[in-house]
Amino acid sequence: MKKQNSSGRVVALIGNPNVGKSTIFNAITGMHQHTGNWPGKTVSIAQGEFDFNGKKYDLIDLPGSYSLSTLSAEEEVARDFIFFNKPDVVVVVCDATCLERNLNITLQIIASVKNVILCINLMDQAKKRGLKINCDKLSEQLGVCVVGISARSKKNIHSLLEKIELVCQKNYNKNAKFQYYEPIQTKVENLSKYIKTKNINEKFVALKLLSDDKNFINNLILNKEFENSGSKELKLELENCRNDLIKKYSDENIMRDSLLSQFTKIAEYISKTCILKTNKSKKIKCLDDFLTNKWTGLPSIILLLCVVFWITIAGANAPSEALSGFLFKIQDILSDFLNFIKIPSWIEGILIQGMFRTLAWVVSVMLPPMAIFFPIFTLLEDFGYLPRVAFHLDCAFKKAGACGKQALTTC
Ligand SMILES: Nc1nc2c(ncn2[C@@H]2O[C@H](COP(=O)(O)OP(=O)(O)OP(=O)(O)O)[C@@H](O)[C@H]2O)c(=O)[nH]1
Ligand SMILES: [Mg+2]
Repeated sequence: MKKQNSSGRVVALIGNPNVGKSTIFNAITGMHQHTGNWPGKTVSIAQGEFDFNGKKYDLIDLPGSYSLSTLSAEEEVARDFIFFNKPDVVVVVCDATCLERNLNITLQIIASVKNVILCINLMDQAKKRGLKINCDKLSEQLGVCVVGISARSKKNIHSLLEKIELVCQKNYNKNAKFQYYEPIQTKVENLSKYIKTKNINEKFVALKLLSDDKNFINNLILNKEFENSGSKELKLELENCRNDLIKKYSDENIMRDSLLSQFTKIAEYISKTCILKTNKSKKIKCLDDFLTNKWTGLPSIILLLCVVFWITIAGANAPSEALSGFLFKIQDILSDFLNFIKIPSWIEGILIQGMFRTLAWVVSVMLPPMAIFFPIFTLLEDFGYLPRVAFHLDCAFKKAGACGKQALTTC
């Protein structure tokens, strides 16, 4: 999609998979993008429109991405859109319950393009887990607008729209506030002076050059974003900076690790200062550790499954009997009625002994266990137990060519 075809300002939603991008898209545009509780649902660009305070905007829902470098086809679509289609506002969506993990791609986007808003979704879930996120402090540290929302209940969507309007008006974010760790920051600053780009931050490109991220750099060159990639001065300065860093770190591999872990370290620091973990969240963490532990996790899954099956089977007996008694009484009444109006016996056989009787058996045998089993599983999913089961069983399921998420179907 080219920006010229659009009717208003272009706002792109990007972030890790399954953080609620499409839910936000639907809440704002009133459209019905596919949403669900597993990653990778949106696989191509979806576009919608909305009006806010009399102005028109185009909203773009991008596929979920974990990275800006080594990419799947969908991730490439998302990255290329924010880098080369130059949306007016980039809204990075994060999951409030695992903000630190989500901050990695967030920091990379903030470091590479302008006009970013950080939208922290699933604030309702974070509250339930006893996590308190200080959005003002986050905004101060990152240098971008931050807004906490709950897209499913549309809470704070209005604030998000206000921030979008603000960023559109004032080019709110000039540069990211955070810096890389020394000695990398100094080298990045030196090298960036030799870099000419159209849209992407020179310091970010400098970091990628130092990390020797060929995939990333080649993509910039291919899209004519990196204007002086062949410059001799640049190559010389890059060589010097790399040699200096190797000397400082005393080993090339250590230097590379340090370059690659910049965003992880910054994310760690920011989460420590901006996320308050209450006692409740600490208790949930203990339970989490117990359920995902190598030794306690699997036995607890087996035990819980046995309990669920026992409740299902034992609990279904009485309603099954009552239901079959009721349906077979109806069968007798229907049969008597058909005999009374002198329907040929072969028609009565097909309708009552064949169709109705089979249906009655199926309903009385299947309905009660399903009515018990699925609500219990829904509850377990709501408590977040099923994702932990999926995590545990993933390895074993992969050996059979499936994945851990198929545990529910298998049950
Ligand atoms: N509790 C809660 N759930 C939410 C909220 N926002 C989204 N969800 C749920 O999170 C799940 C993922 O939402 P999606 O909108 O499909 O996520 P996505 O980021 O588009 O995912 P991909 O397209 O796979 O990258 C869905 O089950 C949503 O109902 C929220 O504010 N609170
Ligand atoms: Mg989606």
